[in-house]
Amino acid sequence: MIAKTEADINALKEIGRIVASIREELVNRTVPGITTKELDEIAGKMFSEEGAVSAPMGEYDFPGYSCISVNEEVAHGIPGSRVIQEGDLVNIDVSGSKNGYFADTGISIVVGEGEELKKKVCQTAVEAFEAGLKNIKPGSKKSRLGKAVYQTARKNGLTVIMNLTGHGIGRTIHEEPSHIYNYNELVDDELLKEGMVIAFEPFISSEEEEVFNPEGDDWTFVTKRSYVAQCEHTIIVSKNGPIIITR
Ligand code: M2C
Ligand code: CO
Ligand code: CO
Repeated sequence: MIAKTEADINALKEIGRIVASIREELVNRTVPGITTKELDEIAGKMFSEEGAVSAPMGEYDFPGYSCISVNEEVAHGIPGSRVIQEGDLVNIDVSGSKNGYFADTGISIVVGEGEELKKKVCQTAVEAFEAGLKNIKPGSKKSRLGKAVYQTARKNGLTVIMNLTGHGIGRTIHEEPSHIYNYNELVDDELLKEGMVIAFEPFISSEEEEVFNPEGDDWTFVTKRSYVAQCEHTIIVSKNGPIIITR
């Protein structure tokens, strides 16, 4: 969407605050011994207390309030009986709506003491987000975000996931512009506009550059042998600097 009024911006900030607070609570509760289903129940309770609705559930009938992806799972992990272990690489992605406005946020973390490479992919996802953020202004080429993400990954000896992207957001969870790539997509000549609302979500990988659906699971994206981390925030493009509504 293009946010045009004070009312648009305030409503976006409200759902941004809600999904950010759920993300933070789930991150803090991600400790060895808890199941991903127990984490998701916390998300469900918080959505309901805030009068908000989970976007995956409300828009796509996803079997969970939040997407919780562990180790080989990259995104759209379905909450269930999986027990979190010390050293797990976990992605918590929370998106939702209130009063017809949507926001989306996610972060990858390593539980307790974990492998250095897992920590590096997480730190690089945050660094890639910050590098892309510098290019978020009206009139800037959308592809410059991907260029910054890819350069950050390569500088750290890592790569990106080519077939997952960021997206426009606002009046639904995924809307125009449909794709914000994790690399410099040469055919993408779209420019960012004043008021445009985007979910920018770099995916950094230790090795493979594509995710796939394992057999029998229409939802979850995995890799075979890579560590992958994401950092996602919803941002309003503004001439006075990007407004990050999910910090
Ligand atoms: O937009 C995402 O960040 C998720 C969508 C949840 S709806 C099931 N919040 C995302 C991540 C990875 C791939 C696609 N979309
Ligand atoms: Co998300
Ligand atoms: Co998203």
